Amino acid sequence: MFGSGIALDSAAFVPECAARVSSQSATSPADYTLRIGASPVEIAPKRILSTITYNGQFPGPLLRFKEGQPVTVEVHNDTETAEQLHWHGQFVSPDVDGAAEEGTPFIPARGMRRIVFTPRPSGFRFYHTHNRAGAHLHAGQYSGQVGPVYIEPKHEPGSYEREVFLVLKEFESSFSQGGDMAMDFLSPASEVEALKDSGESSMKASLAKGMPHGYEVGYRYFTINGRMLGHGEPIRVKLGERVLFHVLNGSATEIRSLTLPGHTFKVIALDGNPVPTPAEVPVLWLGTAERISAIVEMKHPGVWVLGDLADDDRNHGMGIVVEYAGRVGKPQWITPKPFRWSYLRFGKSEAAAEPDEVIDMIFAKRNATDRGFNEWTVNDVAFSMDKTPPMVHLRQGLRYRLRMRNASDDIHPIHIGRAEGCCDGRRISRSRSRVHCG
Ligand SMILES: [Cu+2]
Repeated sequence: MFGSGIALDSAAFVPECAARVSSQSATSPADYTLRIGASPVEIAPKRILSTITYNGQFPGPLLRFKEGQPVTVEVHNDTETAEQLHWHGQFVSPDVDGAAEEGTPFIPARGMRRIVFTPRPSGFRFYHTHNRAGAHLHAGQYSGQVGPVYIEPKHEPGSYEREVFLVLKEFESSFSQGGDMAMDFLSPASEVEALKDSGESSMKASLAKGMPHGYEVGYRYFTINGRMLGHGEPIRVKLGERVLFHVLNGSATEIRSLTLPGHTFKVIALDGNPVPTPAEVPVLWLGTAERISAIVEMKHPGVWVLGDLADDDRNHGMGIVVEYAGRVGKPQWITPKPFRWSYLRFGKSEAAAEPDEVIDMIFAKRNATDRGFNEWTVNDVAFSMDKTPPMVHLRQGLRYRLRMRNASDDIHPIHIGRAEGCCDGRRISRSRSRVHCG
């Protein structure tokens, strides 16, 4: 018996599952085994990185679960650091969810944890380390600890011929002071002047006091499914085929875009959850940890680069070749026309029901205040796990609207951990943003 290492999802105790769970002894083979350990990753011929991976590969193996069917997963930690493996986007109990702040036991260094849980909800999820990297650029999410999860629904919609999973990830990070990320793609384009003024005046005041710009993280190599553009197997397609792409932005810090010249993406799910209004777009944008499931109808034969809009990132690897049957030649790239990304496109057309309460949140940045690192605040408080008291008190069954305003000069994804809602990794711009949970 693996003693206290066993944790059962509460859902595993419902009567129809009980027999199955109790017959699972710790000596019977697990349904899945994951090994966390240092391994080489060949991102291009003779360009080999060393990082921490799952099962010696990047990305980690695709885990296909069935919604509502309990699974046993053994996680071995072959490193010298205690680890947390987090099941991003699933509703599982805190014992197995993989977040130390919720009380999940660590997978000890050179140790193992065997967990049982019932995968749900269906859709495209992922697993990754939940160790905080802080200033360690080889630790936590800067490593190769990212793998896709697909939870098969009880009834698969099935308007496509084939699925392709893509994991976007940068490697070899370093600090710089300054550097900007693309931000002009978000809709609405209008900024709220008062927010812009407050952000800019605090930045100016900081620089006037002689502070440098806070550290930003940059990367040397960019990969899709662990290969730099041109160095992996192409995605081979046929004319008329409908391919369902499941795209995961596995970055620690970056926002990514993706386009395929001559084609459009019909977005059917965001973060694994079906959207109320599937819609076709020429470009995808994904915040950190965000996922998009989109169908591409292959109707423009050729050899194409499916890649990031940022020339620099694409030229350093962020892309993958799409090759039609019978076509040869150099992969072609065409920069698309400017396009504004808006989540509203995929929403319901009628107005959301009025909330019982509105919670206002202002996001801001304190430049370089933490030993050269920026501090981020919500309503003027920089979060600390040990010190910050709960700031929002919720009552069960009430309906809340979070009204988020961003006064900083970066766009922010936000993730509501373990909420029964849809607010998993939406970006907010420096403008009035509404996030609709429901
Ligand atoms: Cu996560």
